[in-house]
Amino acid sequence: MVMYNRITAAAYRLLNQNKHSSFKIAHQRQLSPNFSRYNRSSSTSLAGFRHHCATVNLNQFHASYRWDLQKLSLVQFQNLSLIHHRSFGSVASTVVQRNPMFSTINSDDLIYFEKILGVKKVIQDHEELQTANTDWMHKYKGSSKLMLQPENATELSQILEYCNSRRLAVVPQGGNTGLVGGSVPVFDEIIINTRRMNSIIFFDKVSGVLVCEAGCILENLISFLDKEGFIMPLDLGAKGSCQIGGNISTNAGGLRLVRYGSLHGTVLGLEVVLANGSVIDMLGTLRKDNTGYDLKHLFIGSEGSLAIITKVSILTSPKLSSVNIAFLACQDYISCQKLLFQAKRRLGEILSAFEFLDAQAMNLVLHHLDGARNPLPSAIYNFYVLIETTGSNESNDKEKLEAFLVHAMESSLVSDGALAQDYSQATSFWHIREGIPEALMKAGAVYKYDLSLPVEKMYDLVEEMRIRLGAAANVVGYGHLGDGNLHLNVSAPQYDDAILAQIEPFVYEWTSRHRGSISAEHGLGLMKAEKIYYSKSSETVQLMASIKKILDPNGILNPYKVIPSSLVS
Ligand code: FAD
Ligand code: 2HG
Ligand code: ZN
Repeated sequence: MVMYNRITAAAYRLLNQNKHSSFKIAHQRQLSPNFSRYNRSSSTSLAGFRHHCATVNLNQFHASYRWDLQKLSLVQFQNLSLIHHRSFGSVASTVVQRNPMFSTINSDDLIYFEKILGVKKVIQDHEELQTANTDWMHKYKGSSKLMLQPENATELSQILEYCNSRRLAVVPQGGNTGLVGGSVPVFDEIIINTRRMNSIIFFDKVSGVLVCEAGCILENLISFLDKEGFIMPLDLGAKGSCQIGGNISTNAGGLRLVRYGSLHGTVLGLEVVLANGSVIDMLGTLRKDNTGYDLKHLFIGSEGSLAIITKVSILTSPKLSSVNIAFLACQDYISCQKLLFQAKRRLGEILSAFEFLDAQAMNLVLHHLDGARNPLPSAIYNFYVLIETTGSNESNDKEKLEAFLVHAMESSLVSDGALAQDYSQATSFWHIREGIPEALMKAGAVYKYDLSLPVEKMYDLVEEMRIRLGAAANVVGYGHLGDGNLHLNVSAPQYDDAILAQIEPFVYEWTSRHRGSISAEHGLGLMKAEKIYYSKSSETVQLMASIKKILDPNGILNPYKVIPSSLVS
């Protein structure tokens, strides 16, 4: 599948960031022998990297050496005229009924859409619809008979005004990489895909403000900015397919949030089209603007349930010249936590990523991900941490990272480690981390949970889940440790009600008890719309439903998602 392949070409980040000079090969100087160090290789290919890779045994460790551092059952569709019950693994599952208030499309509707858009942008082709009806995990599947691809806000406005008057439900769709069943229809909703709205409108080098259309693919924006000497404030493994409009609609976090913060901070303005077709221009480019309510925030993270985003104004950062990546091994989770504590203090402003994975995640990657190579093959460790630093002063940055790593080794927080010496090594480190979702997909059925939890508690949940499931499933923990975001994944040969019953509602109750969030960065979508109360009070949810009612009184925008159905129908 095309989209899948594009995502698997995962670690473009460093190419984009570093191809001009930032990632240089260090001169060999004294090196702490317990730190794995890759032999220098003129080859930039993964194959070359594998060939030249070498590590030094941990037992040889001597402190205070100077280092030279641089571097379901499927949600099936059924008879459209009837009430639908859908489930993915029936126990503790989502059961949704089609809202009978919604119309179904007829030939007059098609004539109207073809009149305003032209035939090319009115898609009824079976294969294209099949793809658009199915989510990235192949877990959620709708039965839409129509996909519209407006080219601008005016066309979209006409579509929505018409759908609203006809009570035709719609699902906004960007790159369709969402992981909670939010981007595909549940029943026969019309898919409104934003891929044709893909122009970069404006970029200002002084302020770093980028204005573009919502359908721009994230990776294309990264490449555009790279040529201008800038970077996007977010990056994620799905960058080759996901769109900036989808990113903002999910309030995606990704791999750099620890450094650049959430999209609530970097999105400066939006243009959106409401359900009734009104185009709302909030496309400011100012850092500061306190004139009344800052309404754009309502749409960031609203998962297409309040409006469709058409344009985006976002603050980008200058690309800095010195980037270093370390892949480290820790024996226990407490060491990972302490390492994070130390990294925040000792690396401070140059810390740009702090990711972790457990041995189970590493195993899956090594078994299922093409081109994956363990940077620390001399032993199996319980945990791995990927640390990236990005700064503007190479020698200062090196010195800082050196001091941090010496301290981490001396205090036994780190058992082994490797520092990328060139672009291909750095790429291969990121390939491991970014490739985990793909490896899980290849391993079989997967139950995904995206949780915000206090860092000190986070891994207890993984261990408790392992005890609950025993040999029935493989429990995998990884994620954005620097942001307190755990990706708990349960991998099994196939979807099984008995497994799901062991996981849910336990996982939600546990998270709620520890005052966590049941959705850190992926959103609620269909998967968790009815579970929102685990993380939000009923008064808060009621207020959300009231806002939804004001902006979308007929509930046509992404029904069955985000807000419990009982509050919006
Ligand atoms: P879609 O999947 O098409 O849609 C997502 C939601 O947004 C849906 O509810 C949809 O209706 C709505 N929507 C889409 N476009 C618009 C629009 N223009 N206006 C209004 N609503 C819209 N997520 C993270 O947060 N961090 C990660 O690190 C991360 N890594 C991932 C890695 C992989 C391999 C994969 C497959 C997914 C990953 N994701 C991650 C999840 C996903 O990529 C993000 O949620 C992404 O932001 C979705 O963008 P999209 O364009 O694909 O949106
Ligand atoms: C990531 O960080 C994504 O890789 C996907 O958010 C998480 O697969 C998952 O659970
Ligand atoms: Zn993530």
